[in-house]
Amino acid sequence: MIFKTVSYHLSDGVAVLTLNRPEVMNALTSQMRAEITEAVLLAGTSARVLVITGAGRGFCSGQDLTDTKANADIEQILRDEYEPMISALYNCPIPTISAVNGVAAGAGANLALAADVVIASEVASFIQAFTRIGLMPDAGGTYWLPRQIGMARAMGAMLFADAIPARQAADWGMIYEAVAADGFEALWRSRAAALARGPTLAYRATKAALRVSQSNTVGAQLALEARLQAGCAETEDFKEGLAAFAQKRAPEFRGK
Ligand code: T3D
Repeated sequence: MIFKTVSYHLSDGVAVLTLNRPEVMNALTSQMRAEITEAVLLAGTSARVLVITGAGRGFCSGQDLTDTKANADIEQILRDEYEPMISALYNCPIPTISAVNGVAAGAGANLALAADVVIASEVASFIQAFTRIGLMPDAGGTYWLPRQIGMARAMGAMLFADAIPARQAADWGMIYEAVAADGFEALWRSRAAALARGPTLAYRATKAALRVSQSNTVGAQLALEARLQAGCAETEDFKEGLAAFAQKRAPEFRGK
C-alpha cells in the first residue's frame, strides 16, 4: 500500500499510522482523509492495535485551511470524507491509541479523541479551534467532549477555543494520560505492545459494551454484558488465561 500523506508500519501486531505533513502541522487534505480512512480499515483487519501519531512537532492542525474556502460544499466534505474517517476509527474492532505528540487543533483534536485511548506528550495541547475561523466544532467533537468532560467544560472549550494543555486534558478526563516529553514515545510504544499481546477479542467486546453504555438502561447493559461475555468464554485466550492462572505463569494470548 503506497501512501503519500501518511506513513503506515505494521510490526508485531502494532500498526503505527503517522500523519505526515509536518510542514503544516499535519493539516488534513482530502487525500489525507482518504489515506487515513484506508489505513485505519487496513489495521482493523490485519493488526492487533492501531496507534495514530503525528510527524514533527504537531499531531494535527485540522482542516488544511489552504485547501478549503468559504461557501464550499462543506456538508458534502464532512459527509463524504470526515465522517468515514472518524467512523472508521471509532468503529475499528481493535484497540486504538492516539499518541498526541504536539498540538491537536480543530478536526485534528477530534480525530485524536475518536481513538479508544489518548496518550499525550505534556507539550501537546487540544484546541477546539473552529470558532476562531467562524466555524462550529465538527468531526465528532460535539459528541465526544460533553461525554468526556461534561457540558460546562465542553461548552467553554468550544466557545473560547482555548488551548487546553495535555495535563489539564488528563485532569478533566478528556484523555487517558499526559506524560513527560522525553519518555513519551517509549511509553506509547510499550502501551501499544501490551495491547498487541492481549486478548484481542475481549478488548473488542469491552469496546462494544462501553460504546453503548451511556444510552442503555442498566438491564439492557447487563444483558449485553452476558451475551458478550459468553463470546469471550469461548475464546482460546480465555482457555489460556485459566491455564496460565493455574500454572502460575503469565498468559500468552494469541488474539483468538
Ligand atoms: O473546511 C472544511 O472542510 C470544514 C472542516 C473543518 C474542520 C477544521 O478542522 S476547522 C479548524 C482548522 N484548523 C485551525 O483553525 C487551526 C489552524 N492552525 C493554528 O491555529 C495553529 O497553526 C496551531 C495552533 C495549530 C499551531 O500554532 P503554531 O504557532 O505552533 O504553528 P504555526 O506557525 O501557526 O504553524 C506552522 C505552519 O503550519 C505554518 O505555516 P508557515 O507559516 O510555516 O508556512 C502554518 O500556516 C501551517 N498551518 C498550521 N495549521 C494549518 C496550517 N496550514 C494549513 N492549514 C492548517 N490548519
